[in-house]
Amino acid sequence: MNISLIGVPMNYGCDREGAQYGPEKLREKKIVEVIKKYNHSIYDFGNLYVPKVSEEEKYAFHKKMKYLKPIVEVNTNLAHNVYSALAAGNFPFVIGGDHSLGLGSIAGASKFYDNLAVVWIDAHGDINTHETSPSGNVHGMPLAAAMGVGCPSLTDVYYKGIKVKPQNVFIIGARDLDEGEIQLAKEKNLNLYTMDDIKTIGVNAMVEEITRKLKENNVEAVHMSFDLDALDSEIVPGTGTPVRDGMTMDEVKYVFKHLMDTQLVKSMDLVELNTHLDQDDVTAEVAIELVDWAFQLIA
Ligand code: Z70
Ligand code: MN
Ligand code: MN
Ligand code: MN
Repeated sequence: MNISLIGVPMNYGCDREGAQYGPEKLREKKIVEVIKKYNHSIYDFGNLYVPKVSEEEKYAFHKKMKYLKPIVEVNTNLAHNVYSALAAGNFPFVIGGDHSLGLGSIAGASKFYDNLAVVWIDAHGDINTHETSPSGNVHGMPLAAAMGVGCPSLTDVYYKGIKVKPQNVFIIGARDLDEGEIQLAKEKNLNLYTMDDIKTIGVNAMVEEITRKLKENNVEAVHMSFDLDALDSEIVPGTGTPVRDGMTMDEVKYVFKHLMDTQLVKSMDLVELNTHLDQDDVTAEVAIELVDWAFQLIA
């Protein structure tokens, strides 16, 4: 496979120092070399440009969404980079940066594929809108925006219209959902697998159900968006919002394995590594271990 590595050194979506250094840390930890081990050819496109906006301008663009303008700009640029990579026959691998970049990735992939599905592996739902968000942080909103829910400034990123149908949205590992997110998930009948669900039905039954639905829905491609905070807080201190009772490494690897086995995964994000919060690079190393695992599975 030809891999296009795209760095997005952005922290406007989480409003926390440290998330913007994820791409550099992952390169320092040899992400390119790790992927190359499996005979992929990989081109590192470097980092996308992230405009500088001062703290005072946080709410200058929208009173309920922090740093909206630079986030929209970066996501629009990212969407086009993802689209171009896919059009060239490459696998876009987007490294963050905070999870607001998920919107740009989905926008790009959905322009290329007619019937895209999104597998969102995360402690959070990231399906808030400016109206339901308790924080105003846009990294809690990208998946709602991708479904066409929320403010037009987000839902219309790259092109107007719905990027992914709710029936093609799969959320895995959630355990910190806000009231409005729970409501939206019900309303849209999302395929939501909380940690409680995973404990009840088991990770294998969950994966079987997901792969069955991907087939039933005639999905053409899957965008896999992996937020490191899906993992248990004990494993990932270096992320902005660690949440306890999360996924184990084995559970994440199992999910990756069976998703990759479908041959439908055509693009991927790795987000929310926070180098300032990390302890002795343990979270960066966990990220690299999962990259190693994932790219060994990609044909
Ligand atoms: C909360 C919000 C979030 C990541 C935190 C948190 C969202 N639901 N996402 N950390 N990665 O502010 O919307
Ligand atoms: Mn997230
Ligand atoms: Mn999260
Ligand atoms: Mn919360």
